[in-house]
Amino acid sequence: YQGIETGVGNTQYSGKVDLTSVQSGSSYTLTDGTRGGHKTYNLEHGSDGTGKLFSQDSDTWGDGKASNAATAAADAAYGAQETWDFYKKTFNRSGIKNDGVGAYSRVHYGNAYVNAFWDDNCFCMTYGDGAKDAAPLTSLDVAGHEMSHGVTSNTAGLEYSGESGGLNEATSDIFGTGVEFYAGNSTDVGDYLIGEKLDINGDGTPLRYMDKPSKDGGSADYWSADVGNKDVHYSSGVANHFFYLLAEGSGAKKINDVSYDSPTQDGSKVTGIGRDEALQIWYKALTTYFTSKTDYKAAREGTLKAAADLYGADSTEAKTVAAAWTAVNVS
Ligand code: ASN
Ligand code: ZN
Ligand code: CA
Repeated sequence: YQGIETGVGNTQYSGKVDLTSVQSGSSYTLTDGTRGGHKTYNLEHGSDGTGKLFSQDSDTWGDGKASNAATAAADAAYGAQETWDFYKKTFNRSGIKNDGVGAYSRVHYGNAYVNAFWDDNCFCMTYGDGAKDAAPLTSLDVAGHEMSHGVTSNTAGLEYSGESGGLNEATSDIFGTGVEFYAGNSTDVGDYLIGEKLDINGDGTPLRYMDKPSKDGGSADYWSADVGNKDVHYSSGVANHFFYLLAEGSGAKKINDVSYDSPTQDGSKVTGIGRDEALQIWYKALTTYFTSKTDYKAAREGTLKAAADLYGADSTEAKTVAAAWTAVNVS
């Protein structure tokens, strides 16, 4: 017998999930035959090559604990699956290059490596095992963030420095968050925090906050002339804040039990248009109007054009795009 099977993943961060594998005789490989053939490999603490394709004689992957090598694989495969489905269902995009071809993922990179990264050259995702090899960087928002770097490379190509670098990073936070809300997993509901499951700071705080980016101690809430000199993970704050205001509006709000309080530069009040439309506007701007050199001023213009294309130049959506940029000091 040979065919595509629906198996089970016991993940570390998203509970028990369905995963697709390929069965051949009595053996299964962690290959997603329904989503461009995405495969998940074990680097076994190495740092180059492809590693070993996860393969076993049952289609239950991992046991929810980092000590089982297949657990990180289950999270990574789930992240790739949900990211694929998010782009397909939300934007009708078939994979990172929109050509129906799946990427591949590698887990257990290096030793206690506290990062994850997308690589355009191998067209692959890589995850470290995190602190003490026990907190792999495979949470859903991080998976969606990293693979969205591939989408940005294959569309606008935003240069990874200066203001365009901040926009590149924000695009990954925006769509990584989109993936998390899309999956709507019972143990992994959506939020506007990045990396909240990983505890990289060691004190329970997330890596980034989209409602008020400065809560991380480094990110910019508002545009300033020198914002492009900051690290791209900090200059991204302006666009993350813009997106939060556009989708959810200013002031205090609770979503899925998490409290947010989003300020504006001039004390103005912004009423959000909702996540779905905000995502459509960002994606259209990224894929139609943004280029490698887009800065914050050009991002305002690009998203205004995108909103006009989608909803009309005089629409509430277009007016809210303008108001949300003004609220983060981009005018
Ligand atoms: N995790 C980092 C990021 O996506 C790694 C990198 O490629 N800069 O921002
Ligand atoms: Zn990134
Ligand atoms: Ca999150």
